[in-house]
Amino acid sequence: MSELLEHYRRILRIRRIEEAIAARYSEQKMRCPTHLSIGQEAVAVGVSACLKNADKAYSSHRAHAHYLAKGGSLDALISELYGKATGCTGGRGGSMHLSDLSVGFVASTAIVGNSIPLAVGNGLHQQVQKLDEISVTYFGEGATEEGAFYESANFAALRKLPVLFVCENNRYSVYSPLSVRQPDSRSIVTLANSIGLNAVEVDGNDVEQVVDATQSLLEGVRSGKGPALIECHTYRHREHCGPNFDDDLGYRPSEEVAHWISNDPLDRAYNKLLANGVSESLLRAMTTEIDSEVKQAFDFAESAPEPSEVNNGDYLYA
Ligand SMILES: Cc1ncc(C[n+]2csc(CCOP(=O)(O)OP(=O)(O)O)c2C)c(N)n1
Ligand SMILES: [Mg+2]
Repeated sequence: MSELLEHYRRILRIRRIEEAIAARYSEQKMRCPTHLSIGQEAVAVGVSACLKNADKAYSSHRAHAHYLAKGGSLDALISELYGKATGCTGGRGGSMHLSDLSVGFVASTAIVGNSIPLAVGNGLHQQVQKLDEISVTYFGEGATEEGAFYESANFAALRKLPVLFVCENNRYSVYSPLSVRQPDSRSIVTLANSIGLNAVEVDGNDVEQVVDATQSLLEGVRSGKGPALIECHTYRHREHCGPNFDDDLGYRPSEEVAHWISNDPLDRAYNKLLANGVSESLLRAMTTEIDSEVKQAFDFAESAPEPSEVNNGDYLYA
């Protein structure tokens, strides 16, 4: 149970951080578009449990969970949302442009599909340099409709690159369900297998399933057998972009929403821990401790310095 307890703590931490972001968003101090992973946290936590610090992660517009799970700094994340100099990209990037090489989190990018060729390029570097590390790319199922996915997957398979593709299938690209974007009969896993990736699908709201599948795929990836893909079925609880719930708009069937809310990854881990004898008071204490850490991170970001005009030109190339 101790492993599940640690996964639970990490899921809970990301949940409480993003709930705090949502609660404070209307204060207008975080002036960047923000895509929350509430409901999808078990993917980042499960995959990251199988990664080393030296492994390199790449992510998308929905990046907070991936960054935090890879070991990213909470102070640096919240500062980045506030546009402060102490942000992980110096306050220049905001929510969608996180980067922190100290924890192997290379980049997140707002362009859908963009993280995939970056990770594959780094996989080639790792292979050529014979580095004992791999690259991971997180993307939504929407990115599998883009040319960049096919080209990158093909090249990674051809060269047997050490890359793990992590597809978070939350069924929607903004307001468009999968049914209006991909043929019914086609599965992402079958597609990926046919390109040459070792692909499996899992219940992405069951953190233990994500860990087990990732572990077994990574044995092949790390031993030179080539790239793999894990498709994680999951669901976002809130609007595509922003802190609110938007199910009043009616683009998601209410039975579907209810089904996924009742399969929430945090609740599932919580219930399993209780069923296995972990005490409620221990889990409550965990929440209290996390909430105090989260409050401190917001205080830190609020009082942190603004980026200086002096180095405005840094990192710009002409
Ligand atoms: C190339 C490109 N096309 C369109 C957009 C606008 N856009 C931003 S997020 C998004 C939805 C992506 O859906 P998915 O990949 O499934 O990720 P999710 O938001 O569900 O996590 C779109 C269309 C973009 N940022 N980049
Ligand atoms: Mg999606």
